[in-house]
Amino acid sequence: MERLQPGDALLIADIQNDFLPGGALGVEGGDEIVPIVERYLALFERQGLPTFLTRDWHPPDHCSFRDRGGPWPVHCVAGTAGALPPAPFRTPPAAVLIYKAIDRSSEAYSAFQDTPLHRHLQALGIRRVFVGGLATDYCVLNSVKDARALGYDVFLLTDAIRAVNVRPGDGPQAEAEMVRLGAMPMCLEDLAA
Ligand code: VGL
Ligand code: ZN
Repeated sequence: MERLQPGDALLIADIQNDFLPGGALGVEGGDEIVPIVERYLALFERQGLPTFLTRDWHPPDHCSFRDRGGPWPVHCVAGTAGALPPAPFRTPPAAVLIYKAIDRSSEAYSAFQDTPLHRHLQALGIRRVFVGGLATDYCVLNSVKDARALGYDVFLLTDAIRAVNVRPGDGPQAEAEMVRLGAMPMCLEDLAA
C-alpha cells in the first residue's frame, strides 16, 4: 500500500486525441487508460496534491513528421483537435499543462525537456512523482529517465500506461528499463484511500 503525502505530484503524459485509437498516431488500448487516469487525477486533486498534464504540441512542420524525414505521421499539431484531450476528459482546474516538443527543429519526448516542469516541481517541494499516460515507450520512458536523473522518487502507474510498440516488445522493455532505473511499479489498488 502506498499513501499519498505532501511532496507527491501526478504527471500524466499526452492524453490527446491523436494518441487514442482512431487518431493520427493511435496507441492500441490508449482509450482504456483514460478513465483510470481520471481516477488518479481525482485522487490527487482531492488531497490537494499537484497534477501535471503534458501535451505533445508540434508546429505543422515539426522535424519528427515523415514529410520532414522523421519517424511519425503528422500528429498533435498545436491547437488542432488531435492535440486536445477527448471531449469528455475532465481536467482538474488546478492541473498544470506542460507543452512539449513545440520547437520545429527538435524532438522532445520527455516532459522535462525544454519545459518548466522541473522548476514547478522544485517550487512546490515535490519529491515523489507518479507517472502515467501515453506512450509507455516514448514520453513516459523519457520522462521517468529524466525524473530519476533529477533525483525524484518515481512511481510508475502500470494500469495507466500504454505503448506504441513500433517494434513488438518495446512497451515491456521500456517498463523493465524504468524499473531498472528505480521506478516503482504500482496501480490504483495500491493507493490507500
Ligand atoms: C510521443 C510519439 C510521437 C510521446 C510523441 O510523447 O510519447 N510519441 N510524439
Ligand atoms: Zn510527437
